[in-house]
Amino acid sequence: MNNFKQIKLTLRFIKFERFLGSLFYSYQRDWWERQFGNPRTSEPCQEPGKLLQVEPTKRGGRFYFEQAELELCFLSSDLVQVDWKPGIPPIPYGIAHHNWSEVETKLEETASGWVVSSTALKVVITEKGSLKLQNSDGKTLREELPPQRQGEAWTHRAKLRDEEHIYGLGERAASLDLRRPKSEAQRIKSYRMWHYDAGGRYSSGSDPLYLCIPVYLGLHREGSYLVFYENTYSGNVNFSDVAEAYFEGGALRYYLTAGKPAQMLENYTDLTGRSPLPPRWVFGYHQSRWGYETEEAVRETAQGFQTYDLPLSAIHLDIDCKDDFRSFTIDPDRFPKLREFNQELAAKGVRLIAIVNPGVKGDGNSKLFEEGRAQDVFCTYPNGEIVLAPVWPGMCAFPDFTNPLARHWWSRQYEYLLDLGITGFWHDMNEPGVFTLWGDATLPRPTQHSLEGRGGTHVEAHNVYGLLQAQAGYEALCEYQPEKRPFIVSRSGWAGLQRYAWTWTGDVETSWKGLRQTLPTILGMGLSGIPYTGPDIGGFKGNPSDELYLRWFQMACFLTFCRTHSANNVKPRTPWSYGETVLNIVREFLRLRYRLIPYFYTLAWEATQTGHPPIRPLFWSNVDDERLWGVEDAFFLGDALLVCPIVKKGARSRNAILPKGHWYNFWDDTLIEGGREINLEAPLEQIPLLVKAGSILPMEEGQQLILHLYTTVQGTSEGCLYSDAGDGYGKWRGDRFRLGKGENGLELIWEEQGEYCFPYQNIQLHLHGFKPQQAWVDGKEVAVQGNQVVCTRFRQVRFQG
Ligand code: NBV
Repeated sequence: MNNFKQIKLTLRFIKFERFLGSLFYSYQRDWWERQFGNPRTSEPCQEPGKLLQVEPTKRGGRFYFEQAELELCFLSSDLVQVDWKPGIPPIPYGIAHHNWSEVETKLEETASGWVVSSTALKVVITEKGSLKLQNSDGKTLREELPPQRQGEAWTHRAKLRDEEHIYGLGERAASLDLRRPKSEAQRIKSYRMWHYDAGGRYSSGSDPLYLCIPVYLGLHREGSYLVFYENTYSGNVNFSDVAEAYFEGGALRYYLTAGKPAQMLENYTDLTGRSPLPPRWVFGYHQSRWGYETEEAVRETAQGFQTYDLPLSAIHLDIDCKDDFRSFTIDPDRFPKLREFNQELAAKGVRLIAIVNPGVKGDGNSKLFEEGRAQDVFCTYPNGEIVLAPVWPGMCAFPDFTNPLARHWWSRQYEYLLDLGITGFWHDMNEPGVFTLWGDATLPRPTQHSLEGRGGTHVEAHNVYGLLQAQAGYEALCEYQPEKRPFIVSRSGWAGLQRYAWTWTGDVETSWKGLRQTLPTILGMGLSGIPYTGPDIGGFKGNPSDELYLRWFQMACFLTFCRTHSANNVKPRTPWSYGETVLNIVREFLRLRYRLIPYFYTLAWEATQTGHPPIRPLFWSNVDDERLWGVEDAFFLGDALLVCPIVKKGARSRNAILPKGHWYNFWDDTLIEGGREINLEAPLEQIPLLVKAGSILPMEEGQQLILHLYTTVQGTSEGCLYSDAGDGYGKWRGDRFRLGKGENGLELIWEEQGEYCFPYQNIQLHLHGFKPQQAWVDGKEVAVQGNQVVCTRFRQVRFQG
């Protein structure tokens, strides 16, 4: 690095330039916001008034009130769109499905009001505009009060039952049940709908975070429902004896669905889209750090994984790799031969993921800025001047991702890095976050956005900024590498982000509290339609103790996104930085994770079909057991695995409430009866891991598929396996295995679908809960070793005990 650069870099780190920029910007933002004014709170608050007229429509009905208009539209038999007007209609950024097939609805007047119904749901509308959502058994799932409008703002309330639990709202540093904080620290009075850069360190109780989504799920004794507000404006949601949602502007459009959580997630992701299948390698381990300043530092890290015999799939390059922190650049001095370096890493099975920040350095030396300015793609003040705000490179302009031309222009920029062999992208600072000395650390509220040409301000566009950047990135990867599946991880987003990107939980504090917070945050995201997320293992800023790092690692091995990341001013955080004991345990967990990749991949494929998040709360398929409604320190990975991480310092055992059924202890195969609370051993080498009796867990070792058959008392179990080439859009196959009672023992049947060749050389069948004495593969007797049989492809295997 030359001296000049070094001095510049140092200056940056003493933050002088940024300090001045932030000072100037903070004043400027305040000035503009004063001109623009705040929401008009002095105006009278209006309810819809009396119902004047009702009109049937093809999918529901239209209701004219004195002060408002309501349209109810059944998109499917268990998904209703509710539209209160007036208000600027939303641009459907969150919506993926537009052509719904026909659905039969009925509109009738009854003693309790007008009723619009389908075969599955009923909505009752009263004279004053209150609404009731009922299921086909006539059970009331949700009772809404007439909405209120003040100026441009809407407030919407629904009654909550005493026992009702609430989940969702995107990424939250709260308890899983948003209504009942588990600890004082998690108490949040009102959940803000305004993406926020938590700025280096957050923990329980910080609100908002980077990725708010106005969707929540209510669960009570009569059933459960989900509501999604298609409103991107700044707002708040709070829960007391009512659920209250407030949006500063826009129409009050929302969607209601009901049923079991799995069904509701299917409906919600039918509406907002499902995650495409990611490339298979992403389920491996990712190593990251803010502070890999040179190619050599990255090489050393990759080498460390080889030396210590640890699997590794990707290394993430933070802002250190950039030239002067500028977007879509690589520092030529510190990463002089990136293309060759990528090839070198690829030979070891390691890919590089590069960070991309939205801010474009706003000076005349920046080609990107000049090009963007010429094409008019940046956000502006109401007077037409480009908004410049300080971020890493200095004063930056911000592409207006609500402008299709800007998205297209941005998409083109990825080509350069792709061409250098970068495999995926990491979108940071896209709330968007900027540096300020006080006040809101984002663009000024009056910032002008295209909003697909119809125009509007940042108050409406802020919450979709990261979502649309992810769309631009995703489209770029599809266009430039059509033979590969895109991998983008984005810090911010909104409803529908799952269509384009993964996410991570940002700068969580390095502490046991930070670790404890991770799980409710991730579970809440899954219930908000975001299936792929994970934490910075060990927390972002700070140095975790050996034990904290290890416990964090053990948990993350069962999460979809398994990545260590840390700030630039902390000690190196690799598995070998903690001594022999930790290293050996981490190695075992990483190996277990890699053996589980067929299971992760199969869950990913299921998510493309159903929208079910691989990481699920304990009540997911056990809604009748109220004891599980608030559990936030354990989770399901798919249906088969129940993971009980250790999130307390010094703990060597823990209690867990097991859902009903039978459970195998993964580590020693003991069978445990569920439906009760038990204590489980957790020496440092293990975290409690249980397998549901009745599941078939696919694992792999090299060329061998290992099917773990965990039998129920009746001797049955079932499971699937999805396989393909691991990337691209070629052939695929689905294998379904069913174990059941046959004559004199058990019988395993294999059904296959699809055209991809079976990718394993042989199969090990490992029975749990059943001791076979003899086994026949397609009628031919084979050797039984312990509880195992090794074979190749088969149609039927018989086991005799
Ligand atoms: O690019 C630096 C960091 C990054 O390491 C982290 O993961 C992001 O969440 N980034 C935030 C910006 C600076 C944070 C203080």
